[in-house]
Amino acid sequence: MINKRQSQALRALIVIFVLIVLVSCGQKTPSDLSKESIIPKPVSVTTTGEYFTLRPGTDISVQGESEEVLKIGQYLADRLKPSTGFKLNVKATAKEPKRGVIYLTLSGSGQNSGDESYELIVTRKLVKLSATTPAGLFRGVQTIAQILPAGIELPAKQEGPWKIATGTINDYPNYSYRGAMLDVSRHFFGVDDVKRFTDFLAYYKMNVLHLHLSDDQGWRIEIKSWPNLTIHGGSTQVGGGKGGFYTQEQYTDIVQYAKDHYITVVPEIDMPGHTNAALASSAELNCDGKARELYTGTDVGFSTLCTGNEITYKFIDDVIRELASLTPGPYIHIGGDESHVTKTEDYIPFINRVQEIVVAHGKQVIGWDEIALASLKPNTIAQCWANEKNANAAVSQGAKILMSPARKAYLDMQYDRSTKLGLHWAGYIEVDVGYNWDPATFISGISKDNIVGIEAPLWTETITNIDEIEYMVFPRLPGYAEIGWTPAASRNWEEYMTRLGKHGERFKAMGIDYYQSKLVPWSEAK
Ligand code: TNX
Repeated sequence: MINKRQSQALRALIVIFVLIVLVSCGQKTPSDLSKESIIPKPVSVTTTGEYFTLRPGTDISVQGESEEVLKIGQYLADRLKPSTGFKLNVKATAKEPKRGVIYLTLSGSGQNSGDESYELIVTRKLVKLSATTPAGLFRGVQTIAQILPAGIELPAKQEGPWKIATGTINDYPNYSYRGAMLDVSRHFFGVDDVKRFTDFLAYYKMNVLHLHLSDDQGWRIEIKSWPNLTIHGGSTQVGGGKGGFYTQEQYTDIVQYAKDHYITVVPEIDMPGHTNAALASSAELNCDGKARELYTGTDVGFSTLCTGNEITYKFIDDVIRELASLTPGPYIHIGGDESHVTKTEDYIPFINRVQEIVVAHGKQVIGWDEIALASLKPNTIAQCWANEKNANAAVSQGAKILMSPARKAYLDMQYDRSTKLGLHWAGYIEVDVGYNWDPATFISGISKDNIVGIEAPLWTETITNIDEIEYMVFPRLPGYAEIGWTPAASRNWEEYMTRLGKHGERFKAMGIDYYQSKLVPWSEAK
């Protein structure tokens, strides 16, 4: 028999026990890794039904002394510090720690499927991320962020707890080129905006940032041998605002920032059309020797370099030489689109010669699909935006295709009739339309083997600031990232839409001003 005091104590114990159970249930302990909303969807996820907890004393351990891997460890720590408030010391270690840390190692990933593959093994004791390259580790770090609660993305300290469901993720990309383009010519965006745009790409494991650096309305990259390009040609933008440009130092800063996120910058100088800003800066680039007026409207197809003048090629050689020396990535984009006032018999030799120049400066050419009219060099890539015939002509010359079909992948297309920003010449692109297509079956005659990947361009005739960029980019960008990363057979809209809905909380936490499409079941709890 128990006495009265004992029975009171027992009752108190039961109450405490029930309270503990209630509280921990209220924290929604994650226990199924395969139910986490990871975008892009990983190749394989298995769950073991427990969880790892990030605590104030959790360290980030990095195998070996590699500066580069230590830097990735530090990047992860910096990502997790503000919201957890934890120290997250980054330490090099000779052998695999037993417990209580996030461990990054280059000892190879489970399936070893290329440069960006990684394997993430979460047990109650350890989070172990392995890859064969630093890029793979960096992609895996994004997965770690996405399987932590959405509050991890908030800029200030939160309560926690910070639990991660246990299991194994094996992951690698379907396409090697996964990018987005930002048009900084129609409206100019400063270095900080470009960095934020780069963060968005990194979060969804994209690896290319294409900068559209010149167009009729503005020249945005300093070229020391032709200073008037930016002094005059960069002085305005659509609507007549003050424009701007990147000094070579600022451009280098952007390139380095992208590199630190395992993202390659592809700089574009659009020619022979879309060149009014250059034609306004230098009289000698015009066939009639007269400088054009600066242009702040939104028409296309009215300008052309003088393809028969030698000075034009001296100019291009100077520009490409300077740009190539600032650009560590393998590509220079030469535009080539919508040259409506360049005669075809002038356009073809022009593109041929410009390819020579780019190759002479050690780079590989990318151009919009019209360049397929010319003789493409080995390794030239045609970016398919409009014309399927051009894409097929490129493939029949042995070129690879970058897929950016305007009616599916243009971030400047409006979501629907009520969208205030953007254009709709290629149609409306609701979130499902943007997601529901397969690059490998989109154009008849072109299959996966012919395709390097996918890119989503944001043209900015109507886009004037970072909030507007965010509104057009989100929530479509994660979908393009998934098309590039996840095999088509593992993708379907119904399932994707729920995962995307969960990212609403993350967009909010990151301060992203996004379009709340009615098609998506947004969850913005907390
Ligand atoms: C077509 S796409 C263009 C751009 C415009 C865009 C607007 C391409 C290669 N050329 O010059 O900005 O449409 O959506």
